[in-house]
Amino acid sequence: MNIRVNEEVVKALKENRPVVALESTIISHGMPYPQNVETALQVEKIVRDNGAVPATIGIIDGVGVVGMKPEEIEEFGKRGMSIPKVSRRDLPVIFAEKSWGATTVATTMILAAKAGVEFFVTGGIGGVHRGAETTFDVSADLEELARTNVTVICAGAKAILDLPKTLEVLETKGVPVLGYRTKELPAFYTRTSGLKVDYALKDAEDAASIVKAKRDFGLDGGILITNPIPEEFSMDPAEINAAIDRALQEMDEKGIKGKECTPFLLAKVAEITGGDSLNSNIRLVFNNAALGAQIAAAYCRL
Ligand code: PSU
Ligand code: MN
Repeated sequence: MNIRVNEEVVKALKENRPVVALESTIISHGMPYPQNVETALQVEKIVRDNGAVPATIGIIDGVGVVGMKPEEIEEFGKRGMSIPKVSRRDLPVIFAEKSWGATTVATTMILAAKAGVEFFVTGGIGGVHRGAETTFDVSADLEELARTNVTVICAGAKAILDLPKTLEVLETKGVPVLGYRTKELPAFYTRTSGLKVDYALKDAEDAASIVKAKRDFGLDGGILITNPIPEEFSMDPAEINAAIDRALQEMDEKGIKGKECTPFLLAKVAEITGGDSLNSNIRLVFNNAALGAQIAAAYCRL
């Protein structure tokens, strides 16, 4: 198989110690250099400080790497957008061509599951795009959550998406959407969205027991744990919504479609809001890293 799992990860899994997967599209396409590398390395440190082993995932020369070295993370950050963003449908070409690939939520889940890693921390997931009723643009992340046995810890989904439709699709596909100490779906930069999650988690143990119940019953598929951005880093909804509206309008005018939509919208919103949104983005990933490691650790104790 085209997969290389680093020794520390293999050892931890064998000894039933917690491991947390991390994605590489957030590094290459989600943030500018050098903040992307600094953030990725700091996230790994936070995972360790909270008792788990980090496994940053990406594709190098056609090999799915589970647990990249710091030099490899540096390379993903430096090369940035020149590394293609790889979703499920892109994997065969990337493997056969022996190329590099930045893994999205969907492909990070696939590689994590193959390696036996059950928990994965990121910033935000892809979802149903606004206007999907005509474009059919629904992220492959949702399909992956339906079928692959990995629990994803994130800060919800960005309001660049149609959040009510995203929740409807997750419901149809049987994906539990849980809120960490909240009944409301967080919207990435903001703690609220006006939408309800299925269940409000009390603590990491509560989350671990729900994951275990799904696995014990043999129900395939992922679980989505949404963790609101800490209050002190959350953004003004009016500011962020205005930026999103402008970004969406520009995307339409430029005729941007398909897999380019999400990276374009992320970069545009960051440009319009300046350093504000980048700082919030970094802080919410740190917050998710701590929680994800705690949940993975609680799961190993069950
Ligand atoms: N949303 C974010 N930051 C990101 C992404 C989404 O707030 O970096 C990335 C993730 O890798 C996600 C991907 O899996 O974009 C979704 O892309 P698409 O919508 O093309 O499926
Ligand atoms: Mn899409």
